[in-house]
Amino acid sequence: MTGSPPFQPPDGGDTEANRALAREAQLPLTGWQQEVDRGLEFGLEAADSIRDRSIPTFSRGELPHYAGINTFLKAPYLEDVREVGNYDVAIVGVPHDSGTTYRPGTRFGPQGIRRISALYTPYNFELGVDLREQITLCDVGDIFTIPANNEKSFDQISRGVAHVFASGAFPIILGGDHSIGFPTVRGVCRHLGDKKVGIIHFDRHVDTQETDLDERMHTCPWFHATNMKNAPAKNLVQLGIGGWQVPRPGVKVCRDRATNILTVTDITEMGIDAAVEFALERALDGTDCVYISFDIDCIDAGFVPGTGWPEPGGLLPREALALLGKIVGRAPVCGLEIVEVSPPFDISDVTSLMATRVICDAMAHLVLSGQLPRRERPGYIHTEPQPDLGSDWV
Ligand SMILES: [Mn+2]
Repeated sequence: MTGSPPFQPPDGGDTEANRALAREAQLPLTGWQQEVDRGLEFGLEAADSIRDRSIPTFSRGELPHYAGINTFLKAPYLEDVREVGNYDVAIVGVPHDSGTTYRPGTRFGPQGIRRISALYTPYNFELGVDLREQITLCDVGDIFTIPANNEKSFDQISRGVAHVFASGAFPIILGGDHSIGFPTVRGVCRHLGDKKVGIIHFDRHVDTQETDLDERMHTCPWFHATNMKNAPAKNLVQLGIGGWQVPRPGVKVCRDRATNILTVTDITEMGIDAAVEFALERALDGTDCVYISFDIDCIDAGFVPGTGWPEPGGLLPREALALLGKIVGRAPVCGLEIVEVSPPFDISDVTSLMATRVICDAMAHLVLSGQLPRRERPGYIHTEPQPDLGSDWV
């Protein structure tokens, strides 16, 4: 990079690119400098032949992207989870795939996402956000799930999510199959008091049947989540549903409970902005916050081969990212999960990379909308847990 002339914008036109170039100049480099200083202190100064003296001997930060120990975006690993409330955002892995009804492997989702996330810088050009400069992020590692036992795993997941949520750190959950959608929302609901949450669910599948193969599998989270008094079914929005893998018992539940569904054709014909209005109007009707559950299979299977139930005909990545960004930018979001990434079926990490993109874009829009960093604790977080969630089967 040294020796190149100062950059001259080609013209002053009002393009996204020109706006991005201008915004980058406004971002600080404080976090970067701190990372360099820490690297030199803990990782020792480099060999004499290295001209760039910001490089340490032992890799201790973002660079090189192929090196290092993988947490999400190489964020600090928080061994003592009692300190999670000191961070704006906490990454929580949920390596659980015992709720899978076809091909397994999403127990490796958190690892796959963390590994490819090393490819990313914390800066996004068009959005003009540098996460390293604007928020504090930690990775609390994984919930201790119990293989072959959904119910025990659900109890662990709810307990872990409740802990992070109540701390005030924004929870970002790396699944895991979609059965975790019920215990994650249950963890949130335990600390909502009398407040309510709307769920915005990106998926090809409805995931609303009561049981599947006689258990609460990954086809079932929203039946059980919307049984809780804090998560009404009328505030469940389901985006991208369709195809040949939507079980009819689940469809009946959607009809009976009047959930809010848009197909891929609905979204493309009404346009992204109208779909965003549809989602926000319904998810926020009488609620205090929104939980985002993003099943990677809402995106066309050609882009995300590494998933448990691939279904062609889904959203294009840029449609899904635009929907997500606009929703996150306008709703009071209380948490986000990304599910159904199955690295054993992935090709060149492309599915894990898409999940990384979803998470990073969501964080950027939380920053741009002023939701992060949190200047004060959101009013919907109720410190004391409530045992009664208003459902028999909770
Ligand atoms: Mn799905």
